[in-house]
Amino acid sequence: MSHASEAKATRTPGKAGPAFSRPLHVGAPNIGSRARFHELVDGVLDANWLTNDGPLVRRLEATLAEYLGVLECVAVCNGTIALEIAVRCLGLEGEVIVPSLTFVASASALEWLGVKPVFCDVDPETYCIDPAAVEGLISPMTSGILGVHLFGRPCNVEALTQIAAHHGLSLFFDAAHAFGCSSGGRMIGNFGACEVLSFHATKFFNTIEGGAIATNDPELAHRARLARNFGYEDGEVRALGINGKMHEVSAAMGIANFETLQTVIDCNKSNYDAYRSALRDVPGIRVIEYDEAERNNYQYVVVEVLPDFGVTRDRLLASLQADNVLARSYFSPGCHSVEPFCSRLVDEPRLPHTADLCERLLALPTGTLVSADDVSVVTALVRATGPRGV
Ligand code: T4K
Repeated sequence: MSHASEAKATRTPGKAGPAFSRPLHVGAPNIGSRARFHELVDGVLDANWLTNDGPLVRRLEATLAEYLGVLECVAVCNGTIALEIAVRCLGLEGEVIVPSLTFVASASALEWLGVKPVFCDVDPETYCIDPAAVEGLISPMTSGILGVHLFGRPCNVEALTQIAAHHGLSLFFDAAHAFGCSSGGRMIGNFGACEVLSFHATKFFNTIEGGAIATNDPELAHRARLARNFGYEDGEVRALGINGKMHEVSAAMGIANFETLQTVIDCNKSNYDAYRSALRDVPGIRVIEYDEAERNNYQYVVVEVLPDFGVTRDRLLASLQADNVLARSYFSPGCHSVEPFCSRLVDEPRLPHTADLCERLLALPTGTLVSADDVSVVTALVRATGPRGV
């Protein structure tokens, strides 16, 4: 496992030149043992089985299903295709209620399949879909609710489950950020009809590109397996499918990275703690809180830049970027404000919390390539950017 930043601090804040000589990214990949990855890839080449339900994909699926405590984990080529397969296999149509405060893939996966995303506001504390607001958006066209466990913090699963059951709607989750997290002591992966994971390079656990559908419904898993391979089963096309297969090199990366998963979580946790303690007393900077009674992956260190800080989020972002700290304004603008959704809005939806958070949220770099020293420099830069230079 590669540790610590190659992007060393080259100056103290306030002096000329960027603070980091190389960019410090949000989402720089965590890469486990290269030797183990190479060994697994050699095995793939020796076996001459490169894709299509290969032995490493099956091994990864079994490993992940055991870790999540779910009956089935269907590995696919990325999280977006996993969402699309889930939407299709759940038979969703008409409208699906989804938060606007999310990565655009949550909404575009619906739209791609001709299902209209109906944008919902979020709870300002959890940043996740607000169950009360969901109730107000249910129409005769609604077929489902797609909750997003934003930044790995779980949605109010209980309330959403009750609403979905009461109205006879499908409930499923975009858990792209929440691999390794729990809600009420139960691993994310177990809620709703299914939960969709992303293992993209920028996620704390990656298969280079990849994703999965976790479910406790064997029938749904069966449909998803058919769907990812053109609908083929036993040499016959039995359903409508696409090509959503994960290949063996991705699975090799996943197996190698899974072996060092806890090291990555520990590193994320220690960076998160360092950010929190260094920014605790900065007026107008509020660091995201995780429920320590649950399991968290700590892959996102997100701060809210509030009016008290005296400098806007965008000015802070620009200032950090000038120092090679490539913080990100995740997830701004909200999905309802981007194409194709914005052009066809008749009325601007009322999403006050989403609007506020889109102006305030800033994701800071973390992961195994970010060292404790790097965090000290980044937090010193944040403090120095405030008008009082606290
Ligand atoms: N649902 C949610 C809630 C999601 O957040 C996502 C994806 C999905 C669904 C869909 O899952 P996937 O289909 O992606 O599996 C990224 C990712 O592409 C995307 O996976 C992720 N969420 C989203 C939050 O972020 P960008 O445009 O910010 O990523 P990219 O590729 O520009 O990388 C960000 C930074 O990371 C770069 O500036 C440099 C660094 N980087 C990136 C890569 C790929 C590296 O250092 N090395 C690398 O290999 O979208």
